[in-house]
Amino acid sequence: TLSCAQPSTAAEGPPQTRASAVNVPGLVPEPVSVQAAGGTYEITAATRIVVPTGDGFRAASGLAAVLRRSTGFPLPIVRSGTGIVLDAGGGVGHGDEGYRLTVSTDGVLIRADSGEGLFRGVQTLRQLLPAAVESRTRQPGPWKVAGVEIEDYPRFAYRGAMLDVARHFFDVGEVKRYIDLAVAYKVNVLHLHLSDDQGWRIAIKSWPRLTTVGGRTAVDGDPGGYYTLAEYKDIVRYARERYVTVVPEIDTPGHTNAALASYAKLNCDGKARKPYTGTDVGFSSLCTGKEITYRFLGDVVGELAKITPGPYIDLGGDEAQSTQHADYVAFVDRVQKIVHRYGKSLMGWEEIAGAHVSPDSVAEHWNPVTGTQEGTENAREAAAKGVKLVMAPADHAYLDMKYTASTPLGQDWAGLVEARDSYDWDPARLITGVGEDDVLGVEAPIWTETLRKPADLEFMAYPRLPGIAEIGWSPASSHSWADYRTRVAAQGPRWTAASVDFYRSPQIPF
Ligand code: TNX
Repeated sequence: TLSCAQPSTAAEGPPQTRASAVNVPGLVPEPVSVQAAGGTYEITAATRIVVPTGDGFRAASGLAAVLRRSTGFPLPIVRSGTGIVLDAGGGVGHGDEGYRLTVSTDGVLIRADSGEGLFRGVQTLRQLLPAAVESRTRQPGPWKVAGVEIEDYPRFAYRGAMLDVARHFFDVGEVKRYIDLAVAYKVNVLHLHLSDDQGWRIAIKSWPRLTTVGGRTAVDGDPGGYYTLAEYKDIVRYARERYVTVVPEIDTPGHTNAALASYAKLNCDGKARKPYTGTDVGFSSLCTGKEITYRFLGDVVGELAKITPGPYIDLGGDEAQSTQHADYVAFVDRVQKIVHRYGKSLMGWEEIAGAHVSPDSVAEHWNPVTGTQEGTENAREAAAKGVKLVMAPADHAYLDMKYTASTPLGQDWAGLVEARDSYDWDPARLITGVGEDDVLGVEAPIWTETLRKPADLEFMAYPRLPGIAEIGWSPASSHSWADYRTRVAAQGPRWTAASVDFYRSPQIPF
């Protein structure tokens, strides 16, 4: 479903406004249409979650998990009756991720054509409830939902969060929490940056030193780490239960010092590199002329493809300043074939557009809009080759950029990115020659050179990640900073309830 974006209802006409929805709390992302209706529904100790078809089970258990811990109610999941009904019976016509949500005095009804649509609808329902519903402990209530009628489906198929676990390592529990917080905003891709100069984070059976040597280091000599096969599978399963696709990235041919330190034979001179714990980029390269390089990547991609149900294997391709351009092109051409051999499509940073990329490949635009022309050219070239783009321009979408000059964490090479900067852009209007149909979606990368612990990630991601998620989900016609800032303000008490240490941007009336 990730590769075929268009909702079936795109031709229904312009989205309606929510002018009459005065008593409906601020929602992020803004749905296609919100109409206030009469009445109020109250969740009580007697409420049941009703799933008439098997396809609704993941959405139901996700909802039950949130509601049970904060309300303390049993909320059994049953096959028939009234209450909160999650019906994947179809006939809605809003595509795989679309849904219709109706709240009346009698109950809540979410209808969709698939379990995935129900899961997205459940995220909206969470935001219709009081903020305390996000608490990890039992709260007093009451748990009332205002009457409403919502029609909704995404603008783009791909709405990603990229997490760099190479510069600093984040364990399985920490990754799960990052997923949990992001799915509330209808994020549906977790892109894991699993290797870089400073560390290799995924066990590869046929190349064990990648983790025993390459996995040991991190930026500034901080502790390393890596995922065992079982742990990676656990992340994939956890994501899948939440309709999130994992895109694993092994960065190549640059950003490879950890691999080059693990195996001497991967280096052109046959000498192992020293482990690296600094933060420079562009100095390492796999030996593109050596056959062993492609045997190595064949093994890595083969093992990864086996445990990755999603359609993409990401082989990086960024900042290959230590690789000659002709060698780079030949390298990307060859690794694209390797990825195809294992039944997957190649994803990479936008520089891969310079190679002979096939239309199933996906390029991620990351260069800032302001500054060098190079990124813009890469993105345009990708579009011209029929390669779809994931838009993650650093000056809007990078969650590791400082908000202001005094933000204690983060970097500023792409400029300062306040809440408004992260929200105020349109992926289909950023670059001439890259239009709506060229865009697969958006992504918010978080690079972790300066970020060591989950609280660091959360401070940088909130409130910016929900803004990127809204750009990927909501109709372009509803885009409005003035409206968004009040809706995102309503998320503040939710983050407080979930113990998220977010940045209280003065631009947002928290
Ligand atoms: C650029 S963006 C990089 C990363 C850094 C990041 C820091 C990209 C494709 N490469 O290696 O971590 O900047 O903001």
